[in-house]
Amino acid sequence: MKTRRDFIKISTAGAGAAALGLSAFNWKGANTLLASNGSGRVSDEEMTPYPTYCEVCFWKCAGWTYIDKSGDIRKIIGNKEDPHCNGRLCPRGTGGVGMYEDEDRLKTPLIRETVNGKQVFRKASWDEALNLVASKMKKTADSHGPEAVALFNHGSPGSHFKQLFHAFGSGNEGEPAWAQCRGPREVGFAATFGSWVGSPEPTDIRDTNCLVLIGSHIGENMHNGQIQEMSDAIDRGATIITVDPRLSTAASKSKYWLPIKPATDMALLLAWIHVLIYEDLYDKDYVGQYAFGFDQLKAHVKNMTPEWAFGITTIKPDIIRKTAREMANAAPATIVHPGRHVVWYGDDSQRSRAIAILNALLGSWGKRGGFYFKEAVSVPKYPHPKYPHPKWDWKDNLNGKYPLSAMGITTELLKASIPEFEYKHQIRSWLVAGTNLPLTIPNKELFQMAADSVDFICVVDTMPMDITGYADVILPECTYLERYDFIRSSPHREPNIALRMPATPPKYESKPAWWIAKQLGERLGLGEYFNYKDIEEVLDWQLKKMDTSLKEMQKIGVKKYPRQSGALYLSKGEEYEFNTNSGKIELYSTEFEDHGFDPMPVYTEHPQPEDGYYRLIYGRAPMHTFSRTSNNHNLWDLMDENSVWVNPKVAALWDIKTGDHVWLENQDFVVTNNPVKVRVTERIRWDSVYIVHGFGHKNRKLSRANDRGVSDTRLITNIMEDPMMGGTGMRGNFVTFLKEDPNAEEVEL
Ligand SMILES: Nc1nc2c(c(=O)[nH]1)N[C@H]1C(S)=C(S)[C@@H](COP(=O)(O)OP(=O)(O)OC[C@H]3O[C@@H](n4cnc5c(=O)[nH]c(N)nc54)[C@H](O)[C@@H]3O)O[C@H]1N2
Ligand SMILES: Nc1nc2c(c(=O)[nH]1)N[C@H]1C(S)=C(S)[C@@H](COP(=O)(O)OP(=O)(O)OC[C@H]3O[C@@H](n4cnc5c(=O)[nH]c(N)nc54)[C@H](O)[C@@H]3O)O[C@H]1N2
Ligand code: SF4
Ligand SMILES: [Mo]
Repeated sequence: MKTRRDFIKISTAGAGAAALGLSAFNWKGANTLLASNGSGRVSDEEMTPYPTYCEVCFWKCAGWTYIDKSGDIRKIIGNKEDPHCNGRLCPRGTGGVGMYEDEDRLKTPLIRETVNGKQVFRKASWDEALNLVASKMKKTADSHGPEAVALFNHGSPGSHFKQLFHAFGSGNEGEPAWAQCRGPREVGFAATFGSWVGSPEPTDIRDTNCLVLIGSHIGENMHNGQIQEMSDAIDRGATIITVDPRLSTAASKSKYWLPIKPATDMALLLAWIHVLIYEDLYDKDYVGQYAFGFDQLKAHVKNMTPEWAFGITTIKPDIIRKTAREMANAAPATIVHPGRHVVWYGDDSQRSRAIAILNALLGSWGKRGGFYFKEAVSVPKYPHPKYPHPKWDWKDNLNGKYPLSAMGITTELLKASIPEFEYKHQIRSWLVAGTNLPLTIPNKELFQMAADSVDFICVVDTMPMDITGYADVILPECTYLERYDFIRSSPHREPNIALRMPATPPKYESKPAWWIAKQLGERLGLGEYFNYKDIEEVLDWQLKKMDTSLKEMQKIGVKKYPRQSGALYLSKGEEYEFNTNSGKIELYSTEFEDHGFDPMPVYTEHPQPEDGYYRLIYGRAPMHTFSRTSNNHNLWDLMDENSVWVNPKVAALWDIKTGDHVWLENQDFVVTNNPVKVRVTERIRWDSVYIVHGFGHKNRKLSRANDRGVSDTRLITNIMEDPMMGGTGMRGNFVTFLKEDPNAEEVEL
């Protein structure tokens, strides 16, 4: 193994915080005025609003950043024209200004160097840092081809570096949004309806009469538009059915909470399919006209009765029947929500298929109150020479594995970085932009080995994070409030675009990703692919081809376009061809069959915890996004650490109380770095414990978040891989409690 990169820690002083209130469903997007610097109210007339779209999470709500006369950001509010937010930001979006203000931000480029045998980061000029990154990329390309440089990315910065990588000649790109998030549901829905679900999800919650949530924890998962529509649906009296081993916020608002035994959802879904078919509750016209494989499905689920599922899921047969009837009564205005983070147990594409099949039987795809047909505007491509064709990419390393993977698999890129894995093609260098890999990708050991193996790592981030500790060069990006990015064009009921522009110049020496990518491109001799002065020139060129201009968008922020693709919903009896092999909704998947997978979902038994162990499940807190917000003073003030939820029966058995601290140890003897606070609650089943993801940072430069709470990722060492698309199923890990500090040295008396 090559030089081991020491994780570099630098210490700083602490800082204060400001307050902000919230409650998931009662929150009405108050657009709380968050004074950043100084105090006292300033009227809107005394400020200038600049359009933006939020980068605190991937819902990308469009809003306005208000700047006062002295150039300070006074508030961020939602753009009323924006269908993602309808003028109301979530607490994280409102508190986003904390990202800009964070005094721990990366301030200058940094280069790793060894001083007196100790590795440290030293400040560098942009010129020196960019020259170094370009020369390292070139060196790798000269010896091994440009393909040997991989890009890990997430969020807005990714699009600028993808442009660079395409020009450079590498197609090795991966983001956690696929194999750690929503890949399986896109595979499951594409096999069924011939369409990805995509983001934002085209769930017509606005008009639904029955919303079924399988683990999806809307309310803690704060996807703005969905929460607003769900909150209205609750007020309208729509039926909410939530399947979750934990009484989530959504479950607490539900008519039915089904506290399922974890890892058994497939049995419940199959039993629901059974009831819909054998009680004749399915939409016969819809299925008759649009579906393929009904008879096979009917035969397949014949014995999958609610009584069968009860033995597996612990959900009583009459509840399974009642809830199936509720769904059928409301159909087609019923949504069995596809969820979003669905990499759970390895058979996730198949579970997503079962969800898609249920929606098909209910006739909800393409129906009001079910799923609408989304539409996005296409943004014209700024002219550039043809991109070179890479000689190989991540797919060539798979050897026939994961045939349905449509995006780069992060863990495969990591494995390809480790010579011992003997992949056909090896990755030698990384550029990482906007993803905190050590807290994001399960199996820390794999990440560590990969980071140890590569020749060079460049990280582009806004904050000193766990990932920056592994960098050879760190490039500080400015925050979303200080920069332009590409136009947001996302699918919705009405096609629309949004502009992000700087409301204030970048603080410190930070720079936008578009500029960093262009600078690297020019240094790599790829200037012809970046043939413009700045991004404003690109945006204006594109916008002028879209019936508007940069000038107009700076004033309006969001622009809507008329639909071109037809109606939102299918009309009665309308002929429609689905983008599947058969042109129909495939209840029986010919695509899965062609690849040697089960054409219809089957129940697979997953391991359950042994005595004294509990399944580790995790999720979101409304006031944080993953690990990116834990140091944001506005949000840290609302929640500064996570706790472990423990059922009272279990707490009694272990003699632990709310407020006690314990260490968690998993089945592979991996222990949390820190002790975690216990929260004893009836809201979790006795066979599981729950923690919020995103805490347990290890970077002393984070004056608030460092060492606060614990990382779920550290405990996720058993990965249940999805053989179809490479998803890393993360919920097959079991933990036990340690009441004494396992790291304490024994003292001899
Ligand atoms: N254990 C566990 N792992 C998970 C999950 C889980 O629930 N549990 N969830 C999974 C899911 S659903 C997802 S989508 C992924 C998310 O994975 P990530 O996107 O990696 O999540 P974050 O922790 O938010 O890391 C974002 C990184 O980008 C940086 N950043 C923020 N804004 C900017 C910016 O404007 N520019 C640049 N250059 N950098 C920026 C942040 O400082 C941080 O280092 O994680 C997955 N992994
Ligand atoms: N506030 C906030 N909101 C966010 C994010 C964020 O970081 N912060 N991240 C966004 C992103 S990228 C994503 S992908 C989404 C993820 O949001 P979801 O798709 O809603 O997330 P999941 O992680 O699938 O769901 C977590 C829930 O699953 C339950 N669960 C655990 N095991 C099982 C099981 O075996 N069966 C069932 N039925 N339920 C189970 C947990 O108790 C928990 O309530 O959230 C998005 N919204
Ligand atoms: S849901 Fe909240 S954090 Fe996410 S983009 Fe919208 S305002 Fe920002
Ligand atoms: Mo995600």
